[in-house]
Amino acid sequence: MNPQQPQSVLFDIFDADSSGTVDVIEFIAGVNTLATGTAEQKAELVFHGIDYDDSGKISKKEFTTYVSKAVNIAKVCIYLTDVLLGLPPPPSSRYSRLS
Ligand SMILES: [Ca+2]
Repeated sequence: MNPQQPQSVLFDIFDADSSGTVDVIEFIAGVNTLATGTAEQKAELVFHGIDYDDSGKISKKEFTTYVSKAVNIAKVCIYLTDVLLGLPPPPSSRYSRLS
């Protein structure tokens, strides 16, 4: 996996002992932080997810890459919600309105 990819960075965060694998305890701890952590813990996790090169700072490129991915995820969520609710896609698609 490319170490620059955000999923790789998140994997490294979940892999607390840097073993190269995420065991069930590490997975539960990571998910628990996302679900019930303090605002500071969640912000720290998101920050590390955006700071792809792990420099401790978020560059404009890292930020815009993250926002672009977040917008795409939002589009997919809206689309899936419409599909699950049985709604037809609107003529002027609101999926494209997000871009
Ligand atoms: Ca950085």
